[in-house]
Amino acid sequence: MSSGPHIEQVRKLLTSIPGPKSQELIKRRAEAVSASLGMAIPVVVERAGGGVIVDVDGNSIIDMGAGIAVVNVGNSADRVVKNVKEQVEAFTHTCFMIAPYMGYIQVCEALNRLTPGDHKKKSALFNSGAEAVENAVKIARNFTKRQAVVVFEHGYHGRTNLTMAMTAKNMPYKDGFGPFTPEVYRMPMSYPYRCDSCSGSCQESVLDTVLHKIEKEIGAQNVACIVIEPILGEGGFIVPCKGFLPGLSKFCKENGILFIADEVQTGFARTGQMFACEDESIVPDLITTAKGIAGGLPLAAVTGRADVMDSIHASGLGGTFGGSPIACAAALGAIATIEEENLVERANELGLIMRNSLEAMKKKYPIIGDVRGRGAMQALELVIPGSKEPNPTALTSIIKYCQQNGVLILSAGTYSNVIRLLPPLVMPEHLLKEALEVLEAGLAQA
Ligand code: PLZ
Repeated sequence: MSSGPHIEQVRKLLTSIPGPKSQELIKRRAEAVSASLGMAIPVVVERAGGGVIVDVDGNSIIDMGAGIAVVNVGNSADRVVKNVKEQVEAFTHTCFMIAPYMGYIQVCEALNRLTPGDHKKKSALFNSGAEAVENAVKIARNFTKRQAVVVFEHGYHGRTNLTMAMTAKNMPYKDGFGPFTPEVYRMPMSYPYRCDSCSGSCQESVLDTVLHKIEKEIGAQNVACIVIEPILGEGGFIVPCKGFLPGLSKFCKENGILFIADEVQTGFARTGQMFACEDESIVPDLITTAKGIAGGLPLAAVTGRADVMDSIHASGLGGTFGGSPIACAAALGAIATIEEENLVERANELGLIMRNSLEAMKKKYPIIGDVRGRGAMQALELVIPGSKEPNPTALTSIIKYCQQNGVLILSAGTYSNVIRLLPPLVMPEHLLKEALEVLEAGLAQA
């Protein structure tokens, strides 16, 4: 049985959003919590599971965000809960660098098995996506004895100092937080909807520009790694042209550069494959994962070529909490859920429902400029009708409409004009269809 069996899978509003209890608690939030933290929906959560979030006022809201692609297996999925309970009772922490335990080893074995490529792989575990990306770059620099890191327009890699430098968007992620670490170079991204030179194949356009810029502006021999999300997440679910990723990967191989796939958002069945890289048979040298890895517990990993992962000196990587036994137990539960319930296939089924519905909406509503994504990672880019000018005002109004009608939908995009759909992969179809109906009504009123 999958997650949330004890929570009724319905959209149900008992109060307006936010209800009175949420309003009270959000006042307390404002008193106690730094004003810097965002809040997508102003309700306080009591329980969640399957495809819904239930708030303190008893409202049952359809969850189209999965905590930003984290609870792919649903909230409090059975296997996750069971493993975590057993682990908490056995022991909570020893620090893997002090005294190792089996859960950590098993998670590494699973990652080595599940990530693309048949070569010998090894893994190391961390706490967050940003920490995984930082470590991947550390490993690449140490292994190659080179410094330059190549990243892309619209990319997102985290909020630590190095990963802020790698993240493209200034507001809200970087503004006023500099100086940023040097030797990070940003390249144009294949963005089919907004790419004039692109006729559906990047061989002679963006890819060539990127390779030319790397050669002329950095020097390929100075580049330690190219870091890219196979489908951009925060940047607005941009799916690069076919050929773009293979072209980069080939260039990396020819020039001794490590290809690092940041699959923090795309990983663990989200895109209808275990990892998005599989789509064009990319085999990254290193792959970073987090989010969907552990059913909601904080865990992240770097997985890749054993020769690269083993090239670092003893004790060169680590951290107090990285690969916590509780998070590892959760990960083993989440991975078992994905495999045993065939959530890869499920992501394709949900994806097809979303895609068909979004394509139909695009025919009706000229504010939809583009429909894109893969598997259960689908998006709408909103524009001013008759142009490609971003329409963030429509986005705000649609998201608000959906919230007021019991559907939580997330935004994305450099221009804050992308609606992204990331349902838990265990969401019942009737709920997904209902969420899409509410979204359509939101589009109609915008
Ligand atoms: N790489 C591809 O998507 C996190 C950010 C939410 P952490 N994306 C959600 C926010 O506003 O902070 C992300 C990602 C990709 C790295 C990260 C960073 O992962 O676990 O948030 O550190």
